[in-house]
Amino acid sequence: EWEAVKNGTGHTVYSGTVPLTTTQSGSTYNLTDGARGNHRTYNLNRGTSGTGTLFSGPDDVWGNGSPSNLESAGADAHYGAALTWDYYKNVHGRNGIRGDGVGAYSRVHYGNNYVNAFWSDSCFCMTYGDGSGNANPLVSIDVAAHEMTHGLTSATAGLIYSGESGGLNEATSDILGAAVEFYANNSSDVGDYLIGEEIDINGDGTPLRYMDQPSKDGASKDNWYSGIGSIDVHYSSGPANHFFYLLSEGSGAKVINGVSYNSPTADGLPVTGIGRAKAEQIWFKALTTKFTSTTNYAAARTGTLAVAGELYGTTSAEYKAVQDAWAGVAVGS
Ligand code: ASN
Ligand code: ZN
Ligand code: CA
Repeated sequence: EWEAVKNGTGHTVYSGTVPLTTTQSGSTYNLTDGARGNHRTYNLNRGTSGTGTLFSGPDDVWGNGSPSNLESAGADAHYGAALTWDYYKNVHGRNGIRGDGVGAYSRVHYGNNYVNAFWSDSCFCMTYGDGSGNANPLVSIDVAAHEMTHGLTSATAGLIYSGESGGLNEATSDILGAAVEFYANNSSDVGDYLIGEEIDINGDGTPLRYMDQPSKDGASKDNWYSGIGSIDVHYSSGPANHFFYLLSEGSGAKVINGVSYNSPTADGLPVTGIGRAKAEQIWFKALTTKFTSTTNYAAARTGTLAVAGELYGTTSAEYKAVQDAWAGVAVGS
């Protein structure tokens, strides 16, 4: 049986019509990305174990945009994994999650009405539920990149998933998930500093998390305080998400791609942003060269400052912005 890398087309639930890299095997096509470490996308068909079946079919067109067509969410997941791969390769020079060029795999349609998505180190794979009523599969770009980034964090810093390191682990997935969403430049799922704005997890159209002011979700913390390590990691991520927003865009009110943000600081002092591209470099490099399994907020400050010093010098505006942004979320020297 011969195989060839092909350029297919996905009609996704959230990202419109997108290119997909697929494989032709004889007379059928399947969702194996031959350009990205053979990352594969499987259909669990509402089951909860094993891999289900590799998406395959007689043509290279996947889904119809509706979640009731089970290929549609497969197209989103395959697209999100490809974007995340490309982002790490093209922006940070990393070849795959582990840096070894080997793809992971995705499983969509996990269970019934399952409102979550998750990464697993043991399968080196990510899994997506279909949401409430199986109507909102959790396969938007930021969610896919968030889950895949848990794999990157595991393979690098190894931030323990509890206490302050757990909050930093979660924030890393939100920060780089947002970065991938901006990188995608998709006209349907536009880049923003919101997490999960496409998947309607609250049922009222609001996003899951807000990076400019994390407390807008009703549970996340805007600023560090002693004891933040004992709350859920999806809420103790708040100060780091807020730090990243401040470092990128600065404090105060701002509209980006039609979304309004407002990011007050803990100390009331203004922060001048250095732009998302530089902030991404600082976070990625700190994650992969400074952070360890036990890094807490104070150590994240030290690590990001060390990276800013290496990249831009300790007298640079970038270094000062890192100092100011951490002060803005109450992480001090
Ligand atoms: N969606 C969640 C996350 O990525 C799943 C979990 O909490 N394990 O953090
Ligand atoms: Zn997560
Ligand atoms: Ca988003």
